[in-house]
Amino acid sequence: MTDFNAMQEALIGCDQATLEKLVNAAVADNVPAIDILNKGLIAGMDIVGEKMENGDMFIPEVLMAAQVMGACLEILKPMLGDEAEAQSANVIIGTVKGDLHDIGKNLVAMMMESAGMTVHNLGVDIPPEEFVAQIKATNAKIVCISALLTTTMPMMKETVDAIVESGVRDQVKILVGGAPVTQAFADEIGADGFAPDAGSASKMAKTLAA
Ligand code: B1M
Repeated sequence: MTDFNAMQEALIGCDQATLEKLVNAAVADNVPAIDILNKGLIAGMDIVGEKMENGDMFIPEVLMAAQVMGACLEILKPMLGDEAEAQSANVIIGTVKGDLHDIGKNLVAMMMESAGMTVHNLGVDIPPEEFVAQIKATNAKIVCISALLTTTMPMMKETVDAIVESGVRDQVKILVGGAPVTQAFADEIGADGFAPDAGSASKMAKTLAA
């Protein structure tokens, strides 16, 4: 039986070799990739977050855990795809200025790529003017904006405002997400959509692109 607790412990301990071994073993046992992701990796990262909040883990350790999770996501990447029909939506995605969190954003990008979309992953700490420049450069139809901090949520509004002011708002649909983001916030800042997780973000992007 798959030991999701062992995966969580390996992630919390930043033990990449053990976690990779456990993930590969689960894959070989035909455990669905989505279960490995949710019950092993994301559940482990939630504990990391709690430990960080309580002062039981510090930034360098959290960063290492994030790197270990990133490496294991690469193992799961080919299996996380939505086998439904491929769509060729042109998407840009980035984390807002002031925010360095990228695991969830990369997961969203991964799910969209697996669903056949062309994804331009801009990275983290992306200022509003860069989102605008990339919309113009890539002719993207969907812009995905991620924020993980309550303090960077206002930057999402600034990004949406910059897109409106630059005159390209009509060319794109705007999708927002990240742990502190809600549907109400998305409505308030004038986004077209909100998704609570990577799977629904990919589905929402397809709907918005249609
Ligand atoms: Co940060 N951090 N962090 N951190 N960190 C959180 C977010 C926090 C909740 C931890 C805590 O205190 N419990 C807290 C935020 C509190 C708040 O604002 N409410 C916090 C804090 C405070 C900070 C610092 C300020 C700490 C400090 O310096 N004192 C600092 C800020 C740095 C900055 O960004 N300027 C900081 C730094 C860091 C690290 C750099 C060390 C590291 C990030 C490394 C990296 O990303 N490469 C880090 C990490 C790893 C976390 C936690 C532990 C894990 C985040 C994560 O990757 N989760 C996090 C606590 C937690 O979430 N439990 C925490 C796993 C990931 C798969 O989930 O990102 O939520 P998530 O993505 C989900 C959904 O949100 C959604 O789909 C994803 C998958 O289903 N989603 C979208 C995400 N983007 C989407 C976009 C969409 C749609 C859905 O459409 C566009």
